[in-house]
Amino acid sequence: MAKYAGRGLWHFLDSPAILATTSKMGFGWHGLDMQHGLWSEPQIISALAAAPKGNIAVRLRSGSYADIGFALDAGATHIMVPMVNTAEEAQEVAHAARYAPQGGRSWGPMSALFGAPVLNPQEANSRIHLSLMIESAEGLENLDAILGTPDIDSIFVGPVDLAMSLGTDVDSLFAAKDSPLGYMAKACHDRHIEVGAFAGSSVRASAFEALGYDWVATDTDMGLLKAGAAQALDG
Ligand code: 3PY
Ligand code: MG
Repeated sequence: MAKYAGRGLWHFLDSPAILATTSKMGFGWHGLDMQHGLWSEPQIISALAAAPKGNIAVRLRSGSYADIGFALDAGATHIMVPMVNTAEEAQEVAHAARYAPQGGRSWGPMSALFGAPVLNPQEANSRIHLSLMIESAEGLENLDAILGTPDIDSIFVGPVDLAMSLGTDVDSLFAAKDSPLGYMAKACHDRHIEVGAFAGSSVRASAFEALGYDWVATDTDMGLLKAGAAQALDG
């Protein structure tokens, strides 16, 4: 399992060209968002075939066997599953992401078409980094049980949905006296599970890092484009 660390860039725009350009700029990792971003399945296949190996995470639309199998067959080594709310859901996702006997993934190493080695099932299992997104009041309540599920590599916190589900906003989540954001980081580390989060700005990235988060999506491709455009017009 690859370890994750550092500041990543979140890609809403389905552009292998933006990925190729920004991947030379020193981000620790890149997140390709199929849930809310524009990435289609053919674009994900092209991006993974062309991308430098090992630092791409794909945020799936769901934790279904079909969505998990598609991304892994296409060569993703890090998959993020949104809205995991219960230990039962976590178990299903973990089962779908690994070949037997560890899990129930169906054999389909399609990334060999683009030159990736065909690994035996055990090797393939060991290279996968599985992140579960906790981003609801229910997920937070069940965090301890979810963390007890075998074969989970990371928790990835979605603060926007989490805040909405808790009836608050992201700034208030950070400001709360017993912030769930701090509790979540500690709960993960107590179980020796890595924890990441979507920040969306360098200020928020620093705030997550101060709480002990191992890796953060610092900014987004759209955010950087807008900031660059505003600067160009101001300058
Ligand atoms: C959230 O904050 O809810 C996210 O899913 C970030 O992408
Ligand atoms: Mg979300």
